[in-house]
Amino acid sequence: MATTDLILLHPPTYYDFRKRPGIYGPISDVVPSTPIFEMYPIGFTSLSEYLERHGFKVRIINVALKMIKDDRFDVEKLIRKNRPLAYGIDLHWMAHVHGALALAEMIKRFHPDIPVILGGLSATYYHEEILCQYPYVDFVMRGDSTEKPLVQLLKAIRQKKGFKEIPNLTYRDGGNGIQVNPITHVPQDLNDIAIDYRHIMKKVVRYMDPVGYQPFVDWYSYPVTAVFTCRGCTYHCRTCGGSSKTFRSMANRTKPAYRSPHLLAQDIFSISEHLNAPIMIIGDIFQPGEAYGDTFLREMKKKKIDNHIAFEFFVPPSRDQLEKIAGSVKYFNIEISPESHDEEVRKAFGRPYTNSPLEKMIADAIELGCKRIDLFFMIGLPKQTYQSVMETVDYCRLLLERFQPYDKLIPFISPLAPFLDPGSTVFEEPEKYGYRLLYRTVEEHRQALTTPSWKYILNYETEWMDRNEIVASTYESGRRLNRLKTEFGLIDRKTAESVEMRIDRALLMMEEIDRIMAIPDPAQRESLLESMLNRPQSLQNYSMSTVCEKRELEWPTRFIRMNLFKIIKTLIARKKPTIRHE
Ligand code: B12
Ligand code: SF4
Repeated sequence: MATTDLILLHPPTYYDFRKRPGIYGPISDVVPSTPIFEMYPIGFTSLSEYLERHGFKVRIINVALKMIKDDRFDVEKLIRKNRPLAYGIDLHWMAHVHGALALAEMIKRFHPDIPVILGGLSATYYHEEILCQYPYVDFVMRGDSTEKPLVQLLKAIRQKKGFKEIPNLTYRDGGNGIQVNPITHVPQDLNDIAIDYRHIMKKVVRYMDPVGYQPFVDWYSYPVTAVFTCRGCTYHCRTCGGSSKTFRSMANRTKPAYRSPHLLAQDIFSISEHLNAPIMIIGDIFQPGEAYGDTFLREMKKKKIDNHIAFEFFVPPSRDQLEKIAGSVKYFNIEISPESHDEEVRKAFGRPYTNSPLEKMIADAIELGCKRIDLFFMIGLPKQTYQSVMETVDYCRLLLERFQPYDKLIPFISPLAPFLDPGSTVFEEPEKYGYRLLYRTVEEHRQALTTPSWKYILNYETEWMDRNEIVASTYESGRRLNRLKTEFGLIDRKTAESVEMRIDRALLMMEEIDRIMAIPDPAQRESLLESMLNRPQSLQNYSMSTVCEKRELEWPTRFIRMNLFKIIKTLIARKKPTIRHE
């Protein structure tokens, strides 16, 4: 087997979750991952493709997923036996801070001479603090686009050269302290990178490691994929660590980088040839302007495909826009996040629309044959009270009543958790927005992840809800929404009962934890927690699908989900990915 230059590791959130799982709660109920957040950043795919194109051998290993799937999977053994030129670890989502640092420490323990590189949005935000405090991290590669600088870094490591000229890099410079090179690599488009699933298929075969490349636990039975319109955003939602303002200050990005609409359509066609599952378009196709959306939809019209396509909208699209979608895509679905029914709360969060265009969009989309509309509401927002959260569920009832008999309007509600995004406007100025930040530093967040339940992990409270109320309103609204969905036939009774039962069990566990946490003697506290959290199936029972069933998120899929004939053909062929050549 070829020697590997770079091994990219995706960590679990809390490294020791197999030894002592906490009650992570419904923090991941509305994403495909478990609360261990085993999904690796999509950027691993573009990094791997780009580096391989530039002569480096790259392997992705989803450590989190391997740990979830196999209780006896030996992470230390994996690290000990692999000696690449460098290791890369993502600290994209702050939730991975404990796991990412644990892996970094382990690498250095076994291989003091192998460089450890961290990257991703959270690593970017905390670059100096990470290098100052954790000696086992050698480099932080900053910014939202690290493909090119990473090639430069690997070349410098291989040739034992200096790092002064490498853009976006923070590094430890011998006796000279921490060096911070400016973020000057900020590409203005996404046309010379590729999120190419064919590339991943080939690497799965090269390393004979389907689990190492698997994005989340159930992916092989539900192989949903995503294509990207952009990096960055034009909006400025106050709690978002990916807003226009945050990207400007953190990643030196003044406007989003878009993928050409032609290439975006090609990305979809390429997936469609291999997989019969839904494809999600990340980023609103009308964000870059009407012309972008129109060009993309014209491209899509050229080739009718049977995959369900999910469109994400930041503001409700007009009837005209929906008509264009309906005329170009056979099966279209919609995802939109109004966050709250309360227009004041939504405005304070930063979403610039009222309920009237939202409801008009729903009516139009149903009329135009939209297969499914997912509405996402959130808990922990500025100006949002416990009562307001309950009223969001009441609003969902009004919508479900109004749009009957359409039974594919699916509301979801979940907490802003586990962390308020570092670098978001609210994180930077919590008091101004009515927030109280409980943890600010890397170490505080790392320690928070060792606490026994998501209530103690949460890094914020608001003027309108403390952590107790955030937790209570989450479970209560989840329960009410679950009942509503049953009443309107959106879920079957069996699913509803199991969700209800999990909510009850989780609430009991949370109460028990609170009682234990109030015990003054640390040794007694620790031993009680230990025996309580180590119950069999703890992760499954108390932290998975707690306020809704994971399967509720699934868009329709054809029975045969993979085109194996085409996949084998791709594995043999030498086809180039869809990129603009430099
Ligand atoms: C798409 C998206 C998702 C997708 C994930 C797709 C994927 N697999 O990447 C879904 C919907 C599943 C998702 C889930 C979550 N998300 Co999200 N997501 C986004 C969104 C909208 C776009 C991300 C993006 O543009 N990525 C593109 C670029 C920036 O990243 P990338 O290509 O993957 O990676 C590049 C760089 O980051 C860097 N890099 C990354 N890792 C590494 C590692 C190394 C070694 C190096 C060198 C470089 C490097 O190089 C890559 C290539 O250039 C952002 C908001 C935004 N506008 O950015 C939020 C955002 C990233 N998500 C966020 C959060 C909080 C979450 C969740 C934790 C929410 C939750 N509680 O469920 C989960 C985590 C899921 C998991 N890991 O299992 C926060 C993160 C804040 C923070 N700093 O922690 C953001 C900023 C905003 C938000 N609140 O939604 N998310
Ligand atoms: S939450 Fe708002 S700011 Fe963040 S990516 Fe979505 S639309 Fe952009």
